[in-house]
Amino acid sequence: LGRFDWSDPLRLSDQLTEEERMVAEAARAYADEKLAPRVIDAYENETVAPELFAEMGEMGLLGTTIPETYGGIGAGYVTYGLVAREIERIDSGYRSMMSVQSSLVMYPIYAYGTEEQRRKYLPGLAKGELIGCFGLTEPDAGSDPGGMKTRAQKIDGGYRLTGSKMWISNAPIADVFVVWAKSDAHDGKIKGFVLEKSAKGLSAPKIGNKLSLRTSVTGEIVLDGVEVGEDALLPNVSGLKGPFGCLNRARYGIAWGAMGAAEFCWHAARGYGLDRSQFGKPIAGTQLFQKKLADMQTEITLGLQAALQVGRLMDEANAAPEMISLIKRNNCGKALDIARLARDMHGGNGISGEFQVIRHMVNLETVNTYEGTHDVHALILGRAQTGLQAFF
Ligand code: TGC
Ligand code: FAD
Repeated sequence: LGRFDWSDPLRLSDQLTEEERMVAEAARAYADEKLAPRVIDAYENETVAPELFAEMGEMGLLGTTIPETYGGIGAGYVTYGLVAREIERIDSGYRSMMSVQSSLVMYPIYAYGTEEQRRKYLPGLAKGELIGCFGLTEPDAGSDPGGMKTRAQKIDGGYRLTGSKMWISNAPIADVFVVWAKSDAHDGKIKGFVLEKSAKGLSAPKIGNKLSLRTSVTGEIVLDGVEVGEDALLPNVSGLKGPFGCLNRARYGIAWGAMGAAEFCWHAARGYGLDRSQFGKPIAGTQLFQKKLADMQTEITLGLQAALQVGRLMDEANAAPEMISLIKRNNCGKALDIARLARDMHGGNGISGEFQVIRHMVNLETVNTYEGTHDVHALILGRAQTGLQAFF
């Protein structure tokens, strides 16, 4: 008979390569030693912590899939997912900082940029000396980014960008802004531009009063006639498939990350149930409590296994975007359910910052919404199986 490890029922760890396990262990050690001690205070005070980028960069956790020539570690997508899981086990906001930098800033510069752009930005972004952000969403264009109003107008030697972006992770502390705009020189098609914070007319005010994802700073990007040279254009992609190529990678990482947050909540609920007695026995010894633990264990195990399969296909360049919608939607929705259950299983203590499950629960509300809401991914999957689009 095989052994059974309650915390890894289908032996995910046995399915990893030695190298994948080593990077995951290093990410976990970093997260436990450096992120866990800060998170409660950072969440409470909405602390902006740009220094985390340099720390993560030193650990090789930024742009893990980018080749070493440009400062990455040239690892695969399974490794990237494992890193997201370990960081989000501590806090979704910290994972956001990492995944925006890796998938939404470094990836498009690497995949769509010129050799000069790669050499100019990627090494600094990999080290965390530069901080990046990704501007797609606008005040009137969220789920429907094709409705964006930001325009790039052709001028002598470059472009003038006008418009505004909303809900942009890292924007207030960013040095490098990957911004998507409709370009009149390209038949109104969406093009990507790499802007620098010093650009005249660019500002990135912080969005205040955020009650979720408080360890990650979020801002607007205001483009008031920002003039840039031809060298700011990402030349090698046009249309929505540009930003979506980046989102595929970030959404995939979120599917792993959300399971990390869910694992934290599951383990916390189990530990609490073993310590806490009511009616003369540990609450973990009651049938209802055990059913909830079994549901958590099952959903997390299946969610991680699905993320691993998609990661393996990504590493073979054989994954379809619909697969990523399926795991992003499922894992975020299930993680949110698990965090809510864990909150309930802690009773009154579940609302206390001391036990931390409510922080994960509130964070996961954002994670379920950004990078395509739970319902938008349902529509992507519905379209793929019926051939009928139901967006409008
Ligand atoms: P649709 O007609 O479906 O597609 C237009 C063009 O885009 C291509 N495409 C994709 N390409 C690659 N990967 C994908 N996943 C793709 N999805 C679409 C498609 O092939 C087509 O190309 P072409 O060449 O034929 O023109 O476009 P639509 O306008 O009907 O789109 C609908 C929908 C719902 C699929 C899409 O707009 C959507 O996914 N909306 C959600 C928006 C979203 O995810 N926003 C994320 C903003 S960034 C963010 O949240 C970062 S948070 C990060 C953090 O802090 O961690
Ligand atoms: P809407 O699109 O207005 O959706 C509102 C509701 O309507 C949702 O329930 C949605 O599911 C539903 N809905 C919309 N369309 C349909 C439809 N056709 N059928 C049925 N229901 C529908 N964006 C970036 O570009 N870069 C970032 O770095 C970034 N970071 C973020 C960080 C945070 C903390 C947050 C909260 C958001 C971030 N976003 C970012 C934006 C995020 O991607 C959007 O919030 C998300 O895509 C949803 O868009 P919206 O907020 O405009 O909601």
